[in-house]
Amino acid sequence: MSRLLLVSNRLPVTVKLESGQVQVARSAGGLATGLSGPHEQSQGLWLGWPGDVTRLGPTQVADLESRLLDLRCVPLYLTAAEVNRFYEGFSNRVLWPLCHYMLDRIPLHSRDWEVYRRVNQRFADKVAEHHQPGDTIWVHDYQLMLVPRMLRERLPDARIGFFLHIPFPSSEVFRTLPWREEVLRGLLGADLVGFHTPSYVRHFATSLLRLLGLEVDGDEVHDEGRTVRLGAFPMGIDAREFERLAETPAVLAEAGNLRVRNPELKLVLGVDRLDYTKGIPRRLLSFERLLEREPSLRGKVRLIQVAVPSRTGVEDYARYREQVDELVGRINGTYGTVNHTPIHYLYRSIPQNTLVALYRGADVMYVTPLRDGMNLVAKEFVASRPDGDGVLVLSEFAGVAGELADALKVNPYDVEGMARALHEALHMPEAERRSRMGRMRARVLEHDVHRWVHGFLGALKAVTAPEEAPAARPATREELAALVSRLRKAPARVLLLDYDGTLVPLQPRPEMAAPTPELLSILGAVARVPGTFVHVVSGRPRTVLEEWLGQLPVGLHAEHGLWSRLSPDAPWEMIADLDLSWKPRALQLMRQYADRTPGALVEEKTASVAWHYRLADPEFGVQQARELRMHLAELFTASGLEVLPGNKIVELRPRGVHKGRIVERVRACTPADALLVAFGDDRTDEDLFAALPEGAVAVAVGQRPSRAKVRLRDPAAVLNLLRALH
Ligand code: GDG
Repeated sequence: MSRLLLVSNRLPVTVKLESGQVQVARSAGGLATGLSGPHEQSQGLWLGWPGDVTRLGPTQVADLESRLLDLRCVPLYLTAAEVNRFYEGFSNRVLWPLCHYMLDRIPLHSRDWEVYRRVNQRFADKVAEHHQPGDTIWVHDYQLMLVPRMLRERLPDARIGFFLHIPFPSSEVFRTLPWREEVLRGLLGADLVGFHTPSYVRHFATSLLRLLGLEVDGDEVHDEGRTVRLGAFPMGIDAREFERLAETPAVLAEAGNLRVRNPELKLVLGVDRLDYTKGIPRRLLSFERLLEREPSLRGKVRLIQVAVPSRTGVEDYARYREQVDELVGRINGTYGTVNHTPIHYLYRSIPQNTLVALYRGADVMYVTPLRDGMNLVAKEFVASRPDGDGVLVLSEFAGVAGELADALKVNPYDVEGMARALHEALHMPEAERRSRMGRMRARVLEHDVHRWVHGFLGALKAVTAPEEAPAARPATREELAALVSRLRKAPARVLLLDYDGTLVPLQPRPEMAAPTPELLSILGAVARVPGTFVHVVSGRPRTVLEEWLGQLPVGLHAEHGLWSRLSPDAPWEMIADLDLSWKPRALQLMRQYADRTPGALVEEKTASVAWHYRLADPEFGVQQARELRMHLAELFTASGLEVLPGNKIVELRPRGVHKGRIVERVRACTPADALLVAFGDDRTDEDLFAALPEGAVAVAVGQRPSRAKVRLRDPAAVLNLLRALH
């Protein structure tokens, strides 16, 4: 098992000073529990902040570190200013409200980005310091979004996973963040980026497309020659442990005590950190509304609201607390009697046993966040009900809503609707309660935190399993020098060069990519070197190649090898007689798609038709291209045509007409002992690479994954290499 390096803002421990002695206790949170197995078994490390230990003296710190080491934890200390600006300032005042769609809670002018970046760098440096080859690194949550890329820069071959515990918002919201590109790039340093739900994955993918122009293909995105996988991994809880606790005599006794004075009392339960995303005020209002509407329920139902103090250093939280206090006071004032208090409000953390007793004893669990990445409380309630009873009322904006179809769903902004749902929950017949709970329990018990951990780590391992040695990063200076020297030393050399994206950068419109005088001069000079044969192999029509490159002493191959002109004085020849009767229908269809996709255009070639969408709205363009591809495949694949997705192009052409076809033609007219080197940047060039004989070299240009063993960053790097040959 590969050693696991876990990285999170907080270490899963609580540090206490008891009569001058440092005490370190493991925290019992879901994440810590789920990860403790792999952490221990892999002899791994957990890196993070141990909490505020500034009051400890030097010997106490040494003591702390040795205790932490026993728990395989490595501390990273934050100064008070860092806690204030990195943790509270940027993470909690900017990223937290942003990801929960609460833009008006973000300060008008945040100045904490630099500190966020710096602390992320410190985390990355610390991890790099402890990293050994073969380790698996797993970075957690929004406080550390830049760490994956910072690590990738230091450890290019490391296996890195990232998981976001909070929602990834719609790209329309995410794009308001002034540092949006850096955050996206930060995450792309990982091999696997995980989220709780498929919607968050989709939002992230849309942000990549709109803000960085990166297209997600299935669940993969390619960036800087690397493949990054995206995935939904809904987090689970230690369900068996909650189930076990819920059956212990102590918990059962505590649950029984909840109704000692009034056995008929109906209990509604809310458990949250006191956070403005959790929707507590509207929850209270809906409870008030229920009492107002249903006088018969007064004195017979109680809401127990546990609100755990959280982020008390952030002003918004203090104001929120006042709002909640005031509402509780008002409702209790209106509907309380000398014998009955409608809302029991506990502003504190409660012991685990009491928590489970509340879950076990409640009639209705009331979970109404305005947004929540997942919400583990809902799952804990379900796991704590081995009796098979209890109703879950659940916000449709919690990530967990997608998993628990049998909860009563509510819109947490709709106070009236919530009051109705609460009424329904309190009156639900037992048979229905049991059948819903049964199905929810099956899901929660099976998809627990252990399964989540293994699912994520398994996916991470699969992404990073060593492949058939394709080049992931651009060739180093030394590697390039070796290739140049091999070419020079060969008895003869044949260069097969793609044009767009290889010799010239991609342009918004095809006609804008004409060769520069510099390019013409380099190609001419290389082609005149004795024993050197240059061929340009392009998808473009022969008229364009003729016009742009016709004067050079090079071979030209147009329309992916359909047409070839082996030297300036030779005629253009077509491969074979082709049936082109399908073209009018294909053109008509592509024009229809172009009409409804502003910016898209159709290009007609001899034996193929292409639909370009580089200038279309990025998201709509991709969507239309997908639809067009399916439409074309449905109509034409039976008639011997194939649909090719290219770089912002969808092309339809006869099967078997591809760049690979030219290899034999070129070899027939060049020395048998020549060294063949082919250069290309898109999928159509893979056909060329695949057709190369043994001993030939394929060079991929740009970032797309390729079978090529050598990679160059961009067309400028290709020209540099060509320059070195003459
Ligand atoms: C973030 C995301 C995502 C609460 N009060 C007490 C107590 N708790 C425990 C619960 C539960 C945990 O705290 C709260 O977890 P949630 O998932 O409900 O919410 P966040 O704290 O906001 O967590 C969230 C989660 O990360 C995981 O990815 O689900 O969406 O916001 O485990 O039991 N535990 C004890 N006493 C309390 O008073 N012992």
